[in-house]
Amino acid sequence: DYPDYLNAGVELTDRLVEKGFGDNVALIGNGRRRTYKELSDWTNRLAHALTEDYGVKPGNRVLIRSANNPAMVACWLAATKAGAVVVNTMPMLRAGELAKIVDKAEISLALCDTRLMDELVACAKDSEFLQKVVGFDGTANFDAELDRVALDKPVRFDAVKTGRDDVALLGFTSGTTGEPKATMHFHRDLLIVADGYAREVLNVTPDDVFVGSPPLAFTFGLGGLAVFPLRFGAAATLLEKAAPPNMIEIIQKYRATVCFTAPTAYRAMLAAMEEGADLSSLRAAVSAGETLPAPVFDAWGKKTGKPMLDGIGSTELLHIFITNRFDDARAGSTGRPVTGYSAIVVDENMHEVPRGMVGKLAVKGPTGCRYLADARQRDYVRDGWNVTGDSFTQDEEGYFHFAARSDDMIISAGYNIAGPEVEAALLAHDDVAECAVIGVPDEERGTVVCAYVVVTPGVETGTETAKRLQDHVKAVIAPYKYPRLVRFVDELPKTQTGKIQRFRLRAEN
Ligand code: 3SK
Repeated sequence: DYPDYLNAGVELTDRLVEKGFGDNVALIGNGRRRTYKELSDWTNRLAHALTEDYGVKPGNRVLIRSANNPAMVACWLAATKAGAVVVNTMPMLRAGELAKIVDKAEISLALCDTRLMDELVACAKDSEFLQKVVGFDGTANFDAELDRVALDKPVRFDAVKTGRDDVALLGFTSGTTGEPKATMHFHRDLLIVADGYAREVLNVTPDDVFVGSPPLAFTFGLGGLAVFPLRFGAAATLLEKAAPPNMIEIIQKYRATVCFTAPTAYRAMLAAMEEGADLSSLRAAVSAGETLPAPVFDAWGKKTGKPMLDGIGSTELLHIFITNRFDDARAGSTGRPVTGYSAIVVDENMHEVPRGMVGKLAVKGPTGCRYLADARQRDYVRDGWNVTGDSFTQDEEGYFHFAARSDDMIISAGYNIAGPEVEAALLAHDDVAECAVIGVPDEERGTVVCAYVVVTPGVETGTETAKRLQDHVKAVIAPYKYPRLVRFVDELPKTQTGKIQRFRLRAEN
């Protein structure tokens, strides 16, 4: 039950001040703590600047490019207060990847951490939509254009009276083809995921301190590291580099209580605890983004006495829709739907398969799935159900169990990587005649990107060529997508009609 008019930017800042949380710490990052009152003032000044100096009108699409830091959160909230539709993007994206997003979302204004301007400026040069790239100081020393313009603005701002079902956020997902899809989320959706999952499952209180690794540019990170803490007057620690040692340091320093990350990082935390790290402040360890191996679940429970909370969500549905719970967590199971969501396992004809049989997971809920101007809506939403790319079983007791990824997405250390996109990058190199990219199991990262490459005649097939191709991929698409393994082959397995049989390559691993 939400009012007809509601602005998520206000609900996550000014409302907390109104409720008496003004002096609570809201954001910790870049060596500083900011209270809710400071965050409210900061975002109001920025919203004045966006509307008065940069012409932001309700419904305009604004792109933000930054690593996880308080300034990024402030820009996102300010643009939301101004009624803009925000697209948060990862700092590693290259100009070509940004251009696809800019074109799809018809972005007119971009706010960019000044340390990350080059690729965005390159993208703007050839863009018919992107008119202006404004720099902000990601280190929050207020030493960039946007900060200077905002500095003298009033600390009160009449936020745009957005409807609860006005679009506030576009979440981009690259899908299997590497052709990005944008999913639309309303102001109300941002509150639903907090009032649903975060309240029901995590029971967040103002005493909580959040930490984690997923980028704010992914809705998993935006929810877990911004929306959830800010909805309840809790604190969010934001790390630009969220490698496990950094998270371990921050958990100990700030006595963090809720962690959002992937199994790879939990493995590192278990090892650190063995060596004496004190992570006893953590009361909730949320794992999503890749399958949680049962041994990690078991080891965590044994070491901490608390279950790890495995869950699955999607950019389409905004956040986690099936989850384990503190009093109901089972190794090898993703749990049961969050209140308000329904999930079924179906065959190709959308008929529910018998319990225990593998089928495609289909989900329905209040937060999605709505693609922006995309014919694929018809394929991915059938009879009101969002048919995900994951194969699951449901057991007799109603618990869901992950079986396999039904498509060509590779999930490596929490990153979703579309195999075809890496193939396209490799094929753009003169040394590559043909290639196929798959995910192969890996101890540390869960899965790693592996490229099978047929080189063009005369090219040597040693480590030098492999390194050259890896560097090439890192240069043309986001570096985390590069193939950590390059295997040279004389030919690729193919059907009689010439289609590459990736499943045969997968079977070798
Ligand atoms: O499970 C995921 O990968 C996910 C994606 C987007 C938002 C939330 C989650 C957990």
